[in-house]
Amino acid sequence: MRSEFARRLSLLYAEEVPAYATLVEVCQEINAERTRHSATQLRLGSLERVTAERHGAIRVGTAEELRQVGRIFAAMGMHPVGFYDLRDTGRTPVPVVSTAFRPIDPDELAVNPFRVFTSVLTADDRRFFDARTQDDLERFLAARTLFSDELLGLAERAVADLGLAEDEAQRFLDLATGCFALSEDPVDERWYRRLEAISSVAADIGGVSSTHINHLTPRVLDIDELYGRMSSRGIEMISEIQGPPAWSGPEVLLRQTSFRALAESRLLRNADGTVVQGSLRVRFGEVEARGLALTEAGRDRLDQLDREVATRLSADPSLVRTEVAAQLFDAGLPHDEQGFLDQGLAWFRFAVNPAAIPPGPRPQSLPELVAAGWLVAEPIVYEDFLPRSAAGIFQSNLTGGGSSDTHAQASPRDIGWLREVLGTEVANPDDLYAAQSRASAEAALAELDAACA
Ligand code: OOG
Ligand code: NI
Repeated sequence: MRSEFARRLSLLYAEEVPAYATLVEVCQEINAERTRHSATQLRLGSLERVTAERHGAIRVGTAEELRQVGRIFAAMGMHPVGFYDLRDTGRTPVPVVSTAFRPIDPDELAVNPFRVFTSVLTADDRRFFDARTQDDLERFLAARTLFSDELLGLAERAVADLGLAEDEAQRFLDLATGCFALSEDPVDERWYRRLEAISSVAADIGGVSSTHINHLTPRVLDIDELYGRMSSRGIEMISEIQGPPAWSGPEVLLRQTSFRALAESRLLRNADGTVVQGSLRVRFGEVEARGLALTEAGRDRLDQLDREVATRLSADPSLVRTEVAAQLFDAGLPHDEQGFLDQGLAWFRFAVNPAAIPPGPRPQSLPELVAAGWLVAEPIVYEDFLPRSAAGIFQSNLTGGGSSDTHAQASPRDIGWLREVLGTEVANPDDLYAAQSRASAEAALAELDAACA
């Protein structure tokens, strides 16, 4: 159901946003070339996985809408992972907090890793909304229904029975996909513009009576190459790739770039009630490259390198960011997977070397067991998001600066709030990577013990 949902959303989005179809085409071209030339690219996922791989982004208005969409995702084996607060990350604050719904189990990830970055509006946050606007927002949102009872009923059954019969699954998928199509209902222009003056994200969420997929992002094995090829096809990308720079070692964490929101024609209702053809600019195209999942030590090292890049650039503004970053990363990080393993900077899964167990004494540590050929280590791919990049992605598509009062009262939101709203545990990404790594190491060591006994 998850694979089919991702496939259907992809068809829908390609129809709504033709530039997305071009993006997917270029990604597939590059992925096929890269895997033909070097098998090492596929250490972070099979070609089938990478070709079908997408993340989506959606935005909902209330805790109740978030809870409901959480049940729909649960029906497809997608669980909340991570808590992202985008209200004060980045240059322009955005009145949302977010989580990602995704598969957790390694086998499920291998089948289809579809994940959806899901944001919920913080209508009670005084930094953005005064009491009257909060009231109006809450009334507007309470009056709309995003997810029908039929869809929610099927979701509950799928969760309880671990799936649905074929005809019900088809119905579930039709209804679920339909919820994310861009609506043709007229948008109340005065209401929309009032929210847009505060935040265009608030308008996109609370200014319309339905929701829609905001973007759908394919994965590419060489994002630097993609950046150039899209530009030569006449699609203008935002000025930078978000996340770690291009450097000579393995891809780490997540690098993303996007092309600007496209103006899409929408029906607008004027103050006097007449409906006119207008246009709104809220959706965009995004692409990403995924690399090694880093440990806390690995992420600390990257943060430290980022700070050094910033220091150098502010000391000499004539320097080129990408060049400075590449130099510092080359000097400050190991250049191969074994180096990341030795220094405890990335997560790996372990297995007994299928070739042969080497002669001689057996080393103690996991890195030594790998270096000496007793075990093999497979890197774990980063399956999550980066708050700073997410803020950058939101930002690159905001129509205006918006307005917020940084001294006013924030509304309390944290992972505990999220857990309560969803009625389920919200996983911490690091715990998931650590558990996967530990389980594989324990199994591999037990197998070695048995083989050597
Ligand atoms: C979500 C922005 C974050 C990403 O890939 O980091 C995101 C949104 O625009 O709703 O999708
Ligand atoms: Ni995204």
